[in-house]
Amino acid sequence: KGKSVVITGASSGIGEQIAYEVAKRGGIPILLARSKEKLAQIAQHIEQTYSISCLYEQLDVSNQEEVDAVFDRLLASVDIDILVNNAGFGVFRYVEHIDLLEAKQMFDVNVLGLIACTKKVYTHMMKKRSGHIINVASQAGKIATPKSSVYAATKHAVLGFTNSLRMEASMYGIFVTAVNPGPIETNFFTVADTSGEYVKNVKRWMLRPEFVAKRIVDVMLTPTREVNLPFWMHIGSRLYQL
Ligand code: NJP
Repeated sequence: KGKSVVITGASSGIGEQIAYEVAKRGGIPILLARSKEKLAQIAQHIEQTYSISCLYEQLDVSNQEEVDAVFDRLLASVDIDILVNNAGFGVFRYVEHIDLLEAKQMFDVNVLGLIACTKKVYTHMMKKRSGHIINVASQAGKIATPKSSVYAATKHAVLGFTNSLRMEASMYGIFVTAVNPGPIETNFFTVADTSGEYVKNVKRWMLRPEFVAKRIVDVMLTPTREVNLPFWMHIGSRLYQL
């Protein structure tokens, strides 16, 4: 039987592509996100293409009660092998334009949402002494770039959490991987960069979500501490001098 892989933020972008790639390689993707209709379409496509049943549930990861309820329900019927914490968003602003409510939402989703989902699945994995947690952070969590201070802070937090979790998890035979991509062609930038200023500068170097998804599914088969996909950074300094 294929591994059960829960993917947050599975309604678009990398999460959607991870779901297809998992199914393609014989795993069983379980889809979570807020957009239920999109999840239903993706699940239907997977069921028809790969002849497997594909569960999906509506979940806002920043709502802790919802996280508890959804994972309790899932864990009652599914033995989760792998969790991909992929749900997240960013809004790029210069520091003088930061909106604190928006900043809080970024932390609620990218950091606290990820921690809440991890806690539910990790306690299950601790009992069976196996599993793999894959956290999608970012190159923004490794390096400084202008206009992304709050987003970068959330991804630095994700990496801090992930690195500490990895030390604890190793005692239970649980793998923990951080994934740090550069810019990817997804819906992310329709929210992150409404002016189009950033995208204009990085467009040529953007990663395809299918490529990132393949790398993430590779890691499920051969666990690694960290996956870095940073080749866009070679032009980093030039970018921001514009
Ligand atoms: O973006 P997008 P990506 N609760 O917008 C979901 C990181 N990353 O695939 O809820 C639950 O296509 C949303 O679903 P919905 C990035 O930080 C990206 O690029 O239905 N889910 C959708 O499925 C993020 O962590 C780039 O709206 C929530 C998904 O998240 C991850 O990659 C570079 C949610 C976002 O899909 C996937 O982003 C990088 C919530 N509250 C890291 N809020 C990049 N694109 O350049 C959102 O280094 N979602």
